[in-house]
Amino acid sequence: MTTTAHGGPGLPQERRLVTEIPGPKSREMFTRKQSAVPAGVGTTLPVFVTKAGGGVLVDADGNSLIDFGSGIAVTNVGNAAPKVVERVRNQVADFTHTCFMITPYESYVAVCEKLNAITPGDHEKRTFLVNSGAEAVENAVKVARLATGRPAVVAFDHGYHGRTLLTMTLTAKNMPYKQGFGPYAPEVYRMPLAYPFRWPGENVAEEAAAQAIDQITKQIGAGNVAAVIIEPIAGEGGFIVPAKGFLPRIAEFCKANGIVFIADEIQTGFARTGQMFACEDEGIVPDIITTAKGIAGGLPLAAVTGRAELMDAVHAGGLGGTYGGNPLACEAALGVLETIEEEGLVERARAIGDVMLPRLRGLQERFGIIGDVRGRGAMTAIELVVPGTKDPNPAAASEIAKRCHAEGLVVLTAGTYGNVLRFLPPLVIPDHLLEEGLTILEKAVSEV
Ligand code: PLZ
Repeated sequence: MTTTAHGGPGLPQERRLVTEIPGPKSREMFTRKQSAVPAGVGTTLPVFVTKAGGGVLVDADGNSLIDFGSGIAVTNVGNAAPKVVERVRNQVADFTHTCFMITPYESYVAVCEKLNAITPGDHEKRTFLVNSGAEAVENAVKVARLATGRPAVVAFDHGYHGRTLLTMTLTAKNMPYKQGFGPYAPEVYRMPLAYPFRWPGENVAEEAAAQAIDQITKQIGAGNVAAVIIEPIAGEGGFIVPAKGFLPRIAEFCKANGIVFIADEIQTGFARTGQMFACEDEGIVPDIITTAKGIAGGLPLAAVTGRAELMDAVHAGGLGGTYGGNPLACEAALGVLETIEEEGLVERARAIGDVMLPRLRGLQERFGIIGDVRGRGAMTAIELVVPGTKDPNPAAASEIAKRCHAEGLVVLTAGTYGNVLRFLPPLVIPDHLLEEGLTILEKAVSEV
């Protein structure tokens, strides 16, 4: 790997603190941010990034931080990954936009072909491209409603699907996503999720699925439901891995009742969980799958992939958007898919989980503040509680995050109760940074 003045994997793969965090230059820019950007756009860690790559983010003051966030599960292949840079650089010099609906280009089609091939199920599929996860979810619901002629959409407790009107409505958590932004979109219903750590009964999957199915049947009527949408691992909701058996039972119910099963793999997709898509874990074949984030290494791109007969039900001109499948983003996606394959990143995600989960479980044994350790592959989390209880402990989560940040480790919080710390390192992070990050986390947990 050649070292350049730019970011990418050639950056020194080291944690390096040369100022306090955030340093003076970042603090100055943060003051400008506060006057120029509304407070509604939050900041997890106010260091201003100048370069990134491999497992590090470099800031304006010259600090090099260990990245356990990947920009929320986006830079799975690492920032400025060489294949992505090369393709985008060539594309930007050739043409930047035509609008695929006006005069098309090959890379859009190539991305759709690839997604049709790699998403679960060997049935015939179609894919179209949009700009963000929320836009993908909106469009998946549009397709499902048109194809079924039904109005209702079912989402789950702890679900997150976006910030637009419909996707905010599908999102479970009120604060900060919904509070004051109503009225919400109609015909959205919410069902219980098989959340192993917090489900009151013993047979989590069976009980939660039975309740969900019973409520759908009684309250909505299965024949009125266009789609059920679910994240195979709830992301923003706190990395909740539904109890085994829950997803297959819901998928089976959908199939029996002509309901479109939409898997929202926006956070779980593209090797993150140690499989290309998290649905593969229980052999789920969704009717429609929404993807974004990890798809294009940070360029704005999202996709809706579904059964050909559903997708082709939509009339000509019914789907689209000015920028959807922008040529730069499509080239980036092709670079991402090549990188995942060539660098064995599916296996690498599994190996990251094999390092992280045992160390996190070891921490749980030592500290009563950790109520639960969970996740798959490079998507892991700890849930913080008041020791000896299951009471959520959001104060501990934010205090640990603060201490990690001060030591140059980027971690993110999550969870319906704000009491989850989640870990999403780039899949190309070197082992020594992974271990060093875990050591910083251990120290922070021990001090809170
Ligand atoms: N579906 C499963 O995780 C985005 C949200 C960050 P967009 N999650 C990060 C924030 O606070 O806004 C997400 C997701 C799942 C949909 C989305 C929405 O994707 O690209 O942010 O619109």
